[in-house]
Amino acid sequence: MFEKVLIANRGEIAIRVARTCRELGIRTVAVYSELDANALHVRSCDEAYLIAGPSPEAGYLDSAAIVAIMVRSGAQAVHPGYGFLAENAEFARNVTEAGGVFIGPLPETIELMGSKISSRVAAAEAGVNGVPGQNVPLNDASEVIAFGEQVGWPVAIKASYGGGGRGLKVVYSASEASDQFASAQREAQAYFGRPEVYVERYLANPRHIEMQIIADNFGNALWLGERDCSSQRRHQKLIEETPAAALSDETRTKMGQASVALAQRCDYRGVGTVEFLYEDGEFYFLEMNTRLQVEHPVTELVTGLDLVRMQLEVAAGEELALTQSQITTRGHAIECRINAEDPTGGAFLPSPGTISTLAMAGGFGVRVDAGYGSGDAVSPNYDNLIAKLSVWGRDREDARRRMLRALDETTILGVATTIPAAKIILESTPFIEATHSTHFVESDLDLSSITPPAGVDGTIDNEGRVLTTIDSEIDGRRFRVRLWLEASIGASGAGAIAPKRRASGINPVGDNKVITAPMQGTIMSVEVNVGDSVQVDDVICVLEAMKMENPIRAKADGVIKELRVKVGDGLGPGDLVAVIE
Ligand code: MV4
Repeated sequence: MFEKVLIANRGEIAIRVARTCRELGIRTVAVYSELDANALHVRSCDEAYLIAGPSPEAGYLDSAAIVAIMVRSGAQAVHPGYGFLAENAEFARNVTEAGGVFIGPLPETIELMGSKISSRVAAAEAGVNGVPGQNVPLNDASEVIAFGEQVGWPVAIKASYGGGGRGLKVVYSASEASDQFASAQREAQAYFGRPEVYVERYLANPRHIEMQIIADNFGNALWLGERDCSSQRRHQKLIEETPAAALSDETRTKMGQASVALAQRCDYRGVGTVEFLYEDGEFYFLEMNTRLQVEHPVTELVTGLDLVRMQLEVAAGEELALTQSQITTRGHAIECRINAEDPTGGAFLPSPGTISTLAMAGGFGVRVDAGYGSGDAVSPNYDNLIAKLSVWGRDREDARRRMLRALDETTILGVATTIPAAKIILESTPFIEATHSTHFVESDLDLSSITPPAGVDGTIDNEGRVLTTIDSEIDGRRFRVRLWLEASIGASGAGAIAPKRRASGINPVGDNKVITAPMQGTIMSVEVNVGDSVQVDDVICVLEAMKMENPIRAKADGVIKELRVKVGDGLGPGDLVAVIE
């Protein structure tokens, strides 16, 4: 086994990996950006090395700098976590060429699975059905029309090098083919630097079910059960569970065997996930993720297996100690991702800031993987996952109720979180009855009832009152009361902490001729010029935010008087986009 491992990541996953290393007696090496000098992952590792960079995320993407730290620290292996360089074949190669072990598959496998088209070909060769579609790039929109006429509408155009829904366009009829083809190509080029797109039949109401696999260097591969990740919005998973409700053992076994066949076909090494769409009792290969997934804890909770430990063992050249018949599962597990996002009104706007209080749930059957502690800041430069809350239960209903209890028990103050949305999902009829599909959060649930978080003690309202929590005792019974107190009373009488003004008032409100960015993002395209006439709902520009293209539209008729954006500009919420006269 390795004596020292470099963890090329940050946040909860770096801490997750460090924990298993600690249990195995492996020394851990953290890397950090200047912004992360005091981050929890740095505090969780035995050694830590700065990677200076032009931006806070550049360091974690700097393959050469990380390999140099591997050599300098004497680490024998690199664990990439997920995101950043985890699925970068060049990085895997650089680690190996410098004499280290990349804890993940071979670079050739990463490359094969990095293209949707080549992974579909590999799946077909392994006898695994993909979604019906083509395995070559489209040349022009007429090929989309021909495919749609042949298999029936709607069809999906996808970026071959895409992911997370970026570059995915649904075409409902021949008349939309040309616009959607152009848009898919533009997104593919903008996000992935590669314009290739291809076409598949579009499944209207699928569930997203993925299969966990692990393989060693000797051709042995195992499947470790599936996860249902259908509770998502805008391609961001919110809740994952295992086993998938109402999936027959027969289908599960077929899906597992198909996944192992694919792993063996591509000489897979380490842990991986094979994604499927599941509809009307059939499953179709979607893509393969060549990394440890965010949602791996639910698999660990029902199998009792430490996936990071198994990852380290097979990377160190050990043969898998288990055979397929020795893999058993017990009960049901659910994970909720707790993101620093404000779900008020169903919007899920990023909510970076300092976490003043982080008090996670505990108790029987509860697991917490947090990337932050009280007092830590969630930076807008990084993924806003604060923590993962996972529970085990004897069955699905037991796990669901335990999760609701654990969410109630969790207190996160200072930033808004996705917890209110998770509660609504878990209490919704489609989730309870397991009739939900990938679209149910966006199409079937009413999240408009979610109100802004009550705020942190010390928040001042418009009239200058201070939010204060008071514990009081009346007739021998304890009461906790939250009050808005006049500042003079709040500051002294109730022992409130020093008032802190919340960021607000950045949006010029009430003027629909002043167009501002609704959220942080990057300008992808600008559709108007100064002097152009526009009408209500005309697109002014397209803002890429949270991995989606968001059109920013005129809210009034008029003429563009000022235009403050150009392609590539980074905008914050409330930044001026244009003024209409
Ligand atoms: C699809 C699909 C329906 N039909 N492909 C979205 C992300 C990308 N990885 C694949 N995605 C989809 N591909 C065909 N042929 C529906 C989706 C999809 C989806 C998939 C998984 C989880 C959530 C989703 C939400 C919307 C659409």
